Formats: sequence, C-alpha cells, structure tokens
Amino acid sequence: MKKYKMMTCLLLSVLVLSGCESSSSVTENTTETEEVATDNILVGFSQLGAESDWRSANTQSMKDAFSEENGYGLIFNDGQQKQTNQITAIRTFIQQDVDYIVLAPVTESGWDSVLEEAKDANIPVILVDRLVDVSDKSLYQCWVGSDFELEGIKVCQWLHEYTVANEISDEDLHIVDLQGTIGSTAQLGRSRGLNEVAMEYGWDVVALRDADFTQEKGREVMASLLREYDNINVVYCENDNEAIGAIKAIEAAGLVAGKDIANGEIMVLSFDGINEEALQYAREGKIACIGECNPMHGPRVAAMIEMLNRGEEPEKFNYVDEGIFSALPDVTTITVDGEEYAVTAP
Ligand code: GZL
Repeated sequence: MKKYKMMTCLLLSVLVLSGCESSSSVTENTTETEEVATDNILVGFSQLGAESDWRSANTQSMKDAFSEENGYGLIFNDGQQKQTNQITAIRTFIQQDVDYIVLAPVTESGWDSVLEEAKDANIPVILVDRLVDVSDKSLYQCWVGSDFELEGIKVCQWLHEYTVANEISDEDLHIVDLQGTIGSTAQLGRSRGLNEVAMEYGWDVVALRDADFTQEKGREVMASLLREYDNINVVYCENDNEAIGAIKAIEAAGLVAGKDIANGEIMVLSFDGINEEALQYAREGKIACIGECNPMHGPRVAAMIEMLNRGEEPEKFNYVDEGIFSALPDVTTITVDGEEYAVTAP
C-alpha cells in the first residue's frame, strides 16, 4: 500500500526506558520528523507490556508476522503495563497515519475516546489477546484470543477429577487465587472460571489477591498468604510466572509444592504453558496442571489484515483452540459442557 508518511512523533521517555527494540522492519517512536516512504502495509502495534514469558512469545509472534518480507512496516510500542502509555502510542500511530492499529489492551475499560479518535481518522483497529469494554463495538474490527473462562473451568474440572480419583472431599479443599492484572480479560475470565466451579462443588476459596501476572508479585503475595492462613492446600495461579514465584514462597516457608494434598503438600495450578521452568515443574509434579494459553497470534492477526485489505469482513471474535497439561496420571480427560479435552504431558 503506497504511503508517504510525515512521521511527527512524540518522544516517550518511557519508550526509551522501555528499550523499544528496533529491527529492520520495526520502527520505534522518536522525536525526528521524517518522511517514511513505504509501499508496505504500515501497522502500529501497541503491546501492553513484557510482564511474562507469554507476553514475550506473543510479541515475537507479532513481529515475525509483520516483517518487511511479509509486506509490512511495523511500528512497535511497549506500554509497560500502563494504559496511559498505550493511549499515547495509539495517538502517535494516528499522527503517523498507519494503515492499521493493533492493540493488546492491558485492561478492558477506558478505551472509548482513543478508539473514537482512530475511527475518526479512518484507521481500523484490531484487538489481540485481551478485549476492550466499549459501548460501541464498531470501534474495533475484530479480536483474536483465548476463552479465558473456559481455560479456568478446564483447570478446575481437572482438579475436581483429581479429587474424585484420590477420594479427597470437596470441603477439604482450601484454595487461594493469585489473580492476574486486575480488570484484564484474562484475569476476569480465569477468576470467573474458578468461581463458577468452586460454587458448583462447594470449594472454600480462602482468598483472592492481585499477583499481576508477574513472578515477583506471585512470590510476594504467596508469602503473605502463607503468613495469613495455615490451611491453604491449592494455589490457583493465573499464569506460569506467578506459579514460579508462588513455588519459591512455598519452599521458602519450608512447605512442599506437590500433589499430596491429604498429607500437607500444596497443589499449584497454572496457565500458559510457555515458560520452560514452569513446564519442567509440571513434569516434576510441582505444578499439578497447566491450562494452555496460546500466544502465537501473529499469523492470525496478519490474516485478518489481509482479509480487510481485500474488502472482506473477518469474524468479530476469533477463539484459539487450547489444551490442558499435566504429568499426573490420575486424570486423562476432562469434560466441559459436553466437550471432551485430553490431558497431555507438559
Ligand atoms: C493471556 C494473557 C496473559 C497471560 C499472561 O492471553 O493476556 O497475560 O496468561 C500474560 O502470562 O501476562
């Protein structure tokens, strides 16, 4: 697509700090005013941060998809998990008159006005990974990501099947929820999944705490919960980085992360299945079950842009298929809403 761009960009000190990566096809926000001649499709991608291994894999998938050889120019911005940075980046993309804006929103609320500005500038917006809560759904063309509530239900159904296989009664479960970034689609869905299944089986959810999808917060929050409660025997971590931190706290307290709930071990559940350390913990049984969360959205978003470029309309909501991992032999399949999911080795 022939585009001559007067790039009047705003230097965002946070971007310099964030160490915006640059490669042949990735441009970062700068103070220079320069003309950029490209006949490639120019994409502005506002990524929410770099908080987890999942996020890094997602970023790489997007950069690989939007390469020069694939016919794209990519302007990448790392929002450092702050909505204000993402809103500023979107406004810069509008000034740069990109062809498409791709947004992975840190949380769901607060996007109406900036997406109105993109619409007024006739720049289509595609959402990836997480959703936005806007009154006018026409503010974005389409979305691709995971069914987070289903992810949560699947992991909890695995836990239920595990308790049945090991004759552990529901009232003997005392669960803490290390939540992801509060207000993010992944946190809202996974927390809802736990709540729904816990209500169904009468599980005791002792506490919910924001662990922000990071390892350090996961460790800090778990250490605090262990000081506060002496009956925790299941930790529902809303991503693998939190789970790694929680295991460090469990072991620092002289306790054991494992499967033997009846004899004082603490069962750790998690999501993603990207971090190699977490996958090794799952192979060892330190993490009992991981709900898969697929980060490889680059090709899917590129396919949507190609459809839009041909004047076609992609589906509004596009869910990716995901599995469930465990090395424990007790549960080989789970069923949710009549759908059977095989449990596979991590
Ligand atoms: C899920 C994604 C979540 C991951 C975390 O699609 O939004 O954010 O589960 C990441 O690892 O931080």
